[in-house]
Amino acid sequence: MGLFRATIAALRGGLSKTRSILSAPLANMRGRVIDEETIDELEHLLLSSDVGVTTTDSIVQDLRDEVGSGALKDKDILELLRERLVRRLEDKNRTIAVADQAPTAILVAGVNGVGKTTSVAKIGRALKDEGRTVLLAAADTFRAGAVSQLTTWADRLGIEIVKGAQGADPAAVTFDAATAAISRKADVLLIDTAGRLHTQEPLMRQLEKMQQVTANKIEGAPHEVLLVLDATQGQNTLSQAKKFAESIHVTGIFLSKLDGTARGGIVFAIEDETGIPIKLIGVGERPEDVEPFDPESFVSALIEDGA
Ligand SMILES: Nc1nc2c(ncn2[C@@H]2O[C@H](COP(=O)(O)OP(=O)(O)O)[C@@H](O)[C@H]2O)c(=O)[nH]1
Ligand SMILES: [Mg+2]
Repeated sequence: MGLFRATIAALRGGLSKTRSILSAPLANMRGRVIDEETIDELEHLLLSSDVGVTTTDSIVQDLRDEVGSGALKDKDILELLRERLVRRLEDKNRTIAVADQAPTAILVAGVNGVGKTTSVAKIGRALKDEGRTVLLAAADTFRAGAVSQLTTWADRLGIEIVKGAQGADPAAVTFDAATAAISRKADVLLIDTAGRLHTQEPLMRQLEKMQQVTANKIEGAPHEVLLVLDATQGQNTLSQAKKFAESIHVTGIFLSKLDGTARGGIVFAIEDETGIPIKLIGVGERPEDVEPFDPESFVSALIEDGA
């Protein structure tokens, strides 16, 4: 699915907080000879922006080797860093899977308040913009107001919705929605779920059941299981991702609220630690504040010349 295009302007805006902690130290390093001291500074900077030990070590180790061999003479530190960061993020399938035969079912999961419902609205809007018919399933029957929150989005965006009463079995709502997606010939079914802690066994089993119901009803479904992680939660996102992945087959990460944190470097730690590809990123509260995660654009927006 060629799910929407990366718009560098929005990405720049969304990453301004992270860029602001990187830009002054990087500008300061620029033009200097890349030596041990510069590399030490870079190491500190990467670690302090949550890039994580794995990516940081890999990058600075390589640089230290290259300094020794003289290979970094006349190199620009910003260009070098951009190139190495992009390299760390390559080799992953970041496309949103689309079924050969409609409907494509996308299940959205995560802990409370991370932005699941907002992200469902964002994806729904983007797909509708591409001319696809979308059906939303309001399967968060747990939290009061959750169904009406998604209904408000559905009305605003002109997208159909299947809902359950508060307290209804989310698997039953999922079943109804999958049935409706087939009979109404929707292209994509987007399933919003209740927030759950990865430590809550019964709720994790409920999620497995929703996955199973979708699979029973629609061939090959769910085609995507997107885990929403809140970038402002920093290192906590790592344990969430690992635990969810133990229960359900997470196919991609929707990293929300990148605009709200200076620690955008967490994307590297997430991919290093979980191996799950980040597919989409949220850079604001409006439905249009979503971007496909594209390593080149991301790193370019993070590290700018003249910053
Ligand atoms: N700044 C910012 N806020 C977001 C983003 N995504 C969601 N939110 C906000 O996070 C809060 C919780 O979102 P919600 O979708 O209800 O989370 P849920 O409980 O996981 O469904 C709301 O106030 C959203 O507007 C984002 O990408 N950036
Ligand atoms: Mg919600």
